[in-house]
Amino acid sequence: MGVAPRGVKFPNTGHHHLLIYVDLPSSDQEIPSDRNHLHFGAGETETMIELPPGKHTLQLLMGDDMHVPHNPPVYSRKITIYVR
Ligand SMILES: [Cu+2]
Repeated sequence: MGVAPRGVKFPNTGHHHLLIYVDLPSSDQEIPSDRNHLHFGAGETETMIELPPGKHTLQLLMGDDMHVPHNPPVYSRKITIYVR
């Protein structure tokens, strides 16, 4: 799987979406864009985020040029972090 910016249609590419404290969204429609669904539409592969203290879950989900998950969806394991 390659990384391409949003709007760029190229086989087997997409851009990252970081899901914070939510489950995977429906795989047949556009990934929501809000505080719990961050889009990295410029093709970023790293970031810094600030989270309040406490327990959080993080998961990556690839989306295509239209922000829709691939078929089948490409996603990471969900991890749990504790912010102090
Ligand atoms: Cu997106």
